[in-house]
Amino acid sequence: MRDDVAPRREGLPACFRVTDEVASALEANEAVVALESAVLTHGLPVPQNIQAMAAMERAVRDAGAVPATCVVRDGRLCIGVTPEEIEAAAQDPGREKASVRDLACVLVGGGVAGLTVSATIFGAQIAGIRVFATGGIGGVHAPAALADVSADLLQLSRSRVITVCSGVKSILDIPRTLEALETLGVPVFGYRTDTFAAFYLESSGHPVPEVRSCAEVTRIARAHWRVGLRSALVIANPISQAEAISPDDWSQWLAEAQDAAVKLGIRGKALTPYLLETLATISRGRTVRANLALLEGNARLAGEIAASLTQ
Ligand code: PSU
Ligand code: MN
Repeated sequence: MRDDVAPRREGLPACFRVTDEVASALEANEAVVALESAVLTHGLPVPQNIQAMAAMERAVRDAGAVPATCVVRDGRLCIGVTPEEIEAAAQDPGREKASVRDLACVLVGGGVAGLTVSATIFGAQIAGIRVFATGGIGGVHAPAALADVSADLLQLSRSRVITVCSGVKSILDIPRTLEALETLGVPVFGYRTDTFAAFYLESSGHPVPEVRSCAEVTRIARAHWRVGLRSALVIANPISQAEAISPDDWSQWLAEAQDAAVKLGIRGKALTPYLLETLATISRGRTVRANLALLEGNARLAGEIAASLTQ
């Protein structure tokens, strides 16, 4: 690899487990894309979650790259897992969701954990993987009073990994999240668009600089890291027009789901899963279908960027 950080296998901490396929690809300077697994364990219902991971891995391969889905199991941070391990993680009754701060706990616990963006890009950087795909990154939650800011943001400022996403999770405050990324010095680009993607919606309307090709992403990322900066770069890739949800439908569905949550007194950790589940019901599956489409699209683009990075 021509970047300043060479892929590593030897000298990796003992708690890392890298599959032979991923390790050989990295050693041979072939394209590799890291994938998160919190979307598998906590983001989508069974069986759509398993289908989503399979579709993402396939899209990465179709683009000429090797997928490296990252999961914690048996006390190891696994970089690359088998389809059987994906199914097992999706259905494990004791599965946890781990960000960077939870990593040590779940490693010691010995069980299964789906990794968020923060934990995945941390592991990817150590393993020497330079490209990562997800649906939406974590960020700043809408009600300011919650003061809920995802660990993803700080970790993006610490991991040299190109992060392909369709913006931030659907229920977050987009302008506040973009301000936080600016404060942290994390560059954000729109892929073939000059506005920031808005998960299920095509655009948030917030302006971002546009990149036109994978080669351009690669040039900018190399310059960013060669000059000595140590952060991720966020590439916001909008959902395809065909699968995008109209802003009117979305605001109506979200208001309905939020009303229901308030009436039932649902708060804290239970709020996001409740909202997503209710939105899926109200929209008769449209939100889940859109989620699968954007995950697959991001995996494909990440694969193409990873292939371009090997040139
Ligand atoms: N986007 C989604 N669903 C998800 C996530 C993102 O549409 O489940 C996951 C990602 O793994 C992301 C994490 O890193 O949620 C952020 O969680 P938190 O806000 O608790 O940091
Ligand atoms: Mn949070």
